[in-house]
Amino acid sequence: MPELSHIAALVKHAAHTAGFELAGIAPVQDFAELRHFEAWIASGRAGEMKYMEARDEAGKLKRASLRSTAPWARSVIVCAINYNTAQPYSVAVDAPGKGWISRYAWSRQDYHDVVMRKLREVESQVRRAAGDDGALITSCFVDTGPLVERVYAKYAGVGWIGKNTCILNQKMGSWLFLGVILTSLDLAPDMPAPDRCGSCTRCIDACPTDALVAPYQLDSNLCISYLTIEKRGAIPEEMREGMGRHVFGCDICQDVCPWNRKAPVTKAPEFQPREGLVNPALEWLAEITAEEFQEKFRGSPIRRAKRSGLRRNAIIAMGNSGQRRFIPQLEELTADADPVVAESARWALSKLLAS
Ligand code: B12
Ligand code: SF4
Ligand code: SF4
Repeated sequence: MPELSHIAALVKHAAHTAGFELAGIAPVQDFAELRHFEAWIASGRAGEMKYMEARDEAGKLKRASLRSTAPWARSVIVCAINYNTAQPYSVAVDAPGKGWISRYAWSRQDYHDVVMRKLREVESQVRRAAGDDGALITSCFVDTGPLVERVYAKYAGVGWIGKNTCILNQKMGSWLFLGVILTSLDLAPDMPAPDRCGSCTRCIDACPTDALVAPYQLDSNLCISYLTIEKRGAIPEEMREGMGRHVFGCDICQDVCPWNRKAPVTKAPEFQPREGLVNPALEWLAEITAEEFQEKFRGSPIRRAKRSGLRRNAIIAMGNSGQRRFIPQLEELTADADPVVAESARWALSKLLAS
């Protein structure tokens, strides 16, 4: 087998060739941050995201104990890719009656597929370089692996965990998707990235729903991203006003971050926005048909909210818009066959009638 130091250098080169801007290596360890993950789950901050609570046979949280879920893994290769396109930030846009889909979801292709494809390229180069003899184990993950990716990204030197809980890189900002390759190779780790948040609290101050309950701590139940993407059924009434015009995800705590002021822009075709998704028309989303939803969002992360969730979110945004022109459409929607849509429309209508 070639020198492990040679493979560590090759990893960075292979990642750049595959299209990742950043890459690093972290050792497999029970990092202190993973204890925060256990506390986060115990306090119910994962909301209804039951997949976050998966446990192994010994009752340990799978995502907090790579040592037991992948005992063969010695190193984690963390890769990051920029998805920032040349579009304004949500906090800088004044578009009455329009919705907001978060930056990461405008893309032509689902980031899971894009990142996984590129990870596989890196993986095959590593396997070739290691002289794959059948004993080498590697495994690629985007989102669904048994680990908290941001903790490993920190220890791979990709960036620090900001007070908004996102991975931030000094040069790239935080508009980054992460992907990881677990490997049985014991590669030399990179240095963890130092925290550069300092005394700044802009993200915490700007969050409209106070979801950043303390620095580095997010309560999903209060987060617009969770409510608009992951929450099924009705949105709790007390959360609706704070959602503003968000119909899928939320970018505010990253828009206001000083490290994103000069974040570079990507020209990657797969991340360029689909037509109509930047400041989308609420009346369109509220009544999108099943066929159009399938067609427009084929291979898009927006499918995660499902058609019912997207319509629900658009209707709540209509209620928050102060635009009385939506009243006739909302009146019709109160009789919609989808009970979640109909109830949201009743709420939005009463809000606009009172405005
Ligand atoms: C579940 C999930 C969510 C949930 C919960 C978010 C969250 N903060 O946990 C929801 C639906 C809300 C969400 C939202 C978003 N997500 Co998300 N999400 C995930 C997922 C699948 C798991 C995250 C997780 O494990 N959370 C558990 C909590 C405990 O972790 P944490 O909040 O990061 O907390 C860590 C630190 O803050 C620290 N910590 C905690 N408490 C304390 C206290 C102190 C004192 C200290 C020092 C440290 C500390 O330790 C914690 C880890 O144990 C990951 C992919 C993955 N497998 O890791 C993507 C991921 C984190 N999401 C991602 C993205 C892009 C987003 C959004 C930007 C999408 C959007 N625009 O709407 C938002 C960002 C919101 C935000 N501010 O985090 C990217 C983040 C990339 C980056 N640059 O960081 C990831 C990595 C997906 C990917 N593959 O690229 N997401
Ligand atoms: S994504 Fe939005 S709601 Fe969630 S913590 Fe950030 S600013 Fe708050
Ligand atoms: S806004 Fe300030 S505190 Fe929040 S992540 Fe950015 S630098 Fe850190």
